[in-house]
Amino acid sequence: MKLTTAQFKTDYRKLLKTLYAEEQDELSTSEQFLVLGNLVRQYLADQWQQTTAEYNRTQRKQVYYFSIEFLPGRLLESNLLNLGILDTVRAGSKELGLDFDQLVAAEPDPGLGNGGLGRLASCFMDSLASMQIAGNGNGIRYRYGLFKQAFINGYQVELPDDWLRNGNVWEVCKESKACTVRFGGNVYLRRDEASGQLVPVYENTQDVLAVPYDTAMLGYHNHVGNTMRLWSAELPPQADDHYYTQADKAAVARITEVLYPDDSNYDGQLLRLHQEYFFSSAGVQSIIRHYRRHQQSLVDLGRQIAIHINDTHPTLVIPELMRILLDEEHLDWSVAWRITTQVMSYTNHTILQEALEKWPQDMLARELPRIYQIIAEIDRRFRVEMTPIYGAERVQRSAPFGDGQVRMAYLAVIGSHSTNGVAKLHTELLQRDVLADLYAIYPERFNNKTNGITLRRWVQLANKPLSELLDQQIGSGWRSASSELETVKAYQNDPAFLAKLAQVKLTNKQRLADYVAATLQIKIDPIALFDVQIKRLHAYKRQLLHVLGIIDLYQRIKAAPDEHYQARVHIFGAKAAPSYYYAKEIIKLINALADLVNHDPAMRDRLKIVFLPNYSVSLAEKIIPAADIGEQISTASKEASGTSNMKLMANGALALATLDGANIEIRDAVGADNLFLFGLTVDEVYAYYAQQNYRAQTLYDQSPRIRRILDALVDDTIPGIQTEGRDIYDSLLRFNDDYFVVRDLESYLAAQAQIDQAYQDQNQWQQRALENIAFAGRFSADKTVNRYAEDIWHVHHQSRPETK
Ligand code: 26V
Repeated sequence: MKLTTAQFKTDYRKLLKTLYAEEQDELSTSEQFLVLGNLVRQYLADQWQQTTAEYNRTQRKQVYYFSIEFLPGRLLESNLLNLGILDTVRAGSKELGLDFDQLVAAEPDPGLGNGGLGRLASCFMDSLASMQIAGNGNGIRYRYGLFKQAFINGYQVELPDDWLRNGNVWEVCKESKACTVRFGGNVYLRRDEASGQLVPVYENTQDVLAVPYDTAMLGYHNHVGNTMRLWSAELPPQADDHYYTQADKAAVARITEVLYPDDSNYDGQLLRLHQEYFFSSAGVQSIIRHYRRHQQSLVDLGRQIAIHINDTHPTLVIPELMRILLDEEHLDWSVAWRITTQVMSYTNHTILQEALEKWPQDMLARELPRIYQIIAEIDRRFRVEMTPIYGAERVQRSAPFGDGQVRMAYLAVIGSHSTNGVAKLHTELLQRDVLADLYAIYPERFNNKTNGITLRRWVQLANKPLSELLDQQIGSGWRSASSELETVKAYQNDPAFLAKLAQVKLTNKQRLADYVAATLQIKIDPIALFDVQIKRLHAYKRQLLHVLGIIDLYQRIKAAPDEHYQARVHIFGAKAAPSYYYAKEIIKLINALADLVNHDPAMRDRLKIVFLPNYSVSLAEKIIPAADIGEQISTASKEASGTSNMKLMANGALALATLDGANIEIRDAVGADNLFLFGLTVDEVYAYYAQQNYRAQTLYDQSPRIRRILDALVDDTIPGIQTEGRDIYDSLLRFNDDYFVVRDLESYLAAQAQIDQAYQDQNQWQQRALENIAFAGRFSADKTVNRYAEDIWHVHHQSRPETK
């Protein structure tokens, strides 16, 4: 849009007066943010409304991305960037005497997700709009986001995240578009006298009103305003013959009160089932209602809409759409089923058994009786159709029902036309292992879609110094076509450019150092190598391996204080699920080690550990541009893809990585010389599983170095971890190290030594950083969503696409 600073200043002053009727200097920073946010919402209204109108007019095929998590991050700057008025508003704010960066920081960061899955959903929302795809988000408006993490005495404590306290400037409540979602009660089928059709009769259900809150998702410089719709649970309007109590109200509100803070374990809580059906049902109902307003017949539905199931949490959209087509639209089963499978597609995000959802059949039957009947019929028909072809055993292993449970991933594959994994290796493992039986039955349904990230947020906004340098060197085309980043390779041997790249990194490290000094009172030297690991705390991600590497360095410095060591700062960001005891012990270990190391004068400035609390999208934006090394050290096979690997790469950090998830594709893109690989391969890990011949204790017995490192956990080297040190030590030796930390330790240490070596040659290091930046465009979410659009959703973006 077009905007002058003068116009902006006038608009700001006017809105400030309308909203607050006060002088500017009476407002707090957060109030100033609200004025600016409201103004930007006015600015984007046109674009948003016109996109919606255009979709209705042209009846373009719509994609609905259903996800129980979204992590959009702060929207002020990204909306301004997309509108093309970021510089104008920054300049205008300055002239108004506002501290723009402070206003940006005053926006609450919506923590409506746990990690990778939720952030991926938001990167996709961003890319859908920028690629001019008619894409809509559908999720839950949690009253409280993921907990706010603090450390007390080194232990994680979880505080409520009251992100809506000052309101949310971006959302619009659409009360008039509310839907009713039914839970519990009894249901039976009765033949309707007049029509002769079977109709379900519901008794004693508990009805919940789903109220939508819409947020605009803007495209980059293209006048697109898509919608992310989040649902909030409320009581239905008071009926004449029935009064609600305060307790009724509280019970209903509970459904959308909090995000489950666990992304590692399936936990069969009733409330989670309610959440899942709540947003699945409300979403499908509103889609069909909207469709019905514009379209006569439903037989074309599969050509007009696509519903994407982001992990299994929204899988109930399958029986829910069947319910509507059967019970409300009176279609035959076979017609309804053909439409449903045509509409639905599913992405799997994990092969961890403990994270695969299964609901007890009796629970589903009680809570969602009609949905249960429909799933039972899906199961019955699957068996009838497939048993003659594939045999009873395979069918028993792969049907929705098994062991008294509904296996949601199986239901998702059976009820959709596409199942994808999120990296090549991950998709292969799905086909070979986790979903092998269904792959044998429906090979044509399986495909890979390697994850991607939006460079607009992760480079343009998070790393302005780098963005400006790139503009100077290769022009600004990369901002809309990320493959243009590759042209920067031409400057690989240009020492002046490499020096500028180094200077950019130093600037970002200084910025992070200032933040660390202000928040944690720890002084870190930007000259040191910044080694970063940022992701959920989980045993398979092996933050422990990183810690053992630090213990090794600490011990080496202690033993030979006069040697030369590459100065290092180890930076962690990670939340542990509140109920994940072991992960919390690792947090305590990291903090205790940080305490020891950071206060040991013998370390001087050579080793520092910084564990930044409350890892979030906005914290990631500060850390990633400052990283020299990004640790991607999961046990091979366990990390489906990873996305911080891509964000770090795009910001010129080199990966320290196992051959897992998308790391493999990153290696293929940048070449093995431009990252540091170590550790077991998937085949080696699987061979250990098959032969059951891994013994961590033997490695400990044979290697004095391993022994010295592990012993530090239990010999009081690190004060304050009596319990934790012993538990962790036991997990490795007594319980035989499920994630091969000990097995990979020496190879990890060797890779770290290579890094120290490599860092000495700064010219060469910057060349490697440059290669990483150059190839980051391959992992742009713009490309990823275009592949979904073509192969899975069969929708076409309009003009100016980034090609494959
Ligand atoms: C999510 C949730 C959300 C709330 C309800 C309970 C629950 C249980 C499990 C999960 C699964 C989270 C899976 C996840 O985040 N997977 C990550 O997905 C990323 C995007 O595809 C991928 O890069 C990571 O490798 C994968 O760990």
